[in-house]
Amino acid sequence: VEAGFACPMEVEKGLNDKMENEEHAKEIDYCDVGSRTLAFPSISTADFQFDLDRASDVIVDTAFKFLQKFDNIRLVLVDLSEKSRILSLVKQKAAKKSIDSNRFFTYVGDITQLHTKGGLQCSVIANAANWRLKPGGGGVNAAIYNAAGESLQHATKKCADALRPGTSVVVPLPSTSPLHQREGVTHVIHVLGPNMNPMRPDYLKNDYTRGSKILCEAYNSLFESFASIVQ
Ligand code: AR6
Repeated sequence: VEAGFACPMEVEKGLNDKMENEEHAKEIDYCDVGSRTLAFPSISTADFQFDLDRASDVIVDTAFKFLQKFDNIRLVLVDLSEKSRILSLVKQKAAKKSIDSNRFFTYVGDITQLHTKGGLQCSVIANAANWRLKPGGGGVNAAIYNAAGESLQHATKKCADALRPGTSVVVPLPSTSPLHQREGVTHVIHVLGPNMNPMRPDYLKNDYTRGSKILCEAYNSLFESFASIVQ
């Protein structure tokens, strides 16, 4: 538990109502819930132009299986807008599968400001990266590198210099990083998803048989990476 992120019972604005919070409190030990929470963006569905309906199937299926394997962890899918279609698709499909909404929920906000703006404690966040693991570009990659400062680049270089689609790499975030200090983020997991944008590398030309398989591998790799940090 980080200094300033001590126990417990923070009010989590991301959760819908008080009842949910109370039920949740019974199940999960609040003292280090932040360190067992992964916040992640929807991989490949903006700049990489992956179909949202297919992506939502993959997210719900892989999350469901992962949550069955490991208890005592939380997954939070984050997107910027109230109107996010991927969030509403995932919400609907997760409810159909009766996934425990305390262990898997969606959250509207900036993934780099979960604690300060939303009161959410998430020590581990995922990034929808590019294959070179470079800062910039746009979307969530630019947001995370900007918020984390230069130390994320250095830390990333120590771990890997490239990613294949469908894989991920865990980067411990130095305690000097503003994202660590302000938001309590201890690890960034870079994930490279499948690309359906003709202007980007490894373009899959609308091949959704391969695309869905790679997206599935990407989430499995992300969740396993997260589990390796928590265990
Ligand atoms: N907080 C939360 N979610 C966000 C944020 C944010 N600050 N910014 C964007 N999203 P994208 P991709 C959501 O395009 O499709 C990059 O340039 C966004 O609404 O970031 O995997 C990389 O360098 C969407 O739901 O990632 C790669 O080259 C999700 O994050 C390429 O884009 C992912 O959108 C990767 O493309």
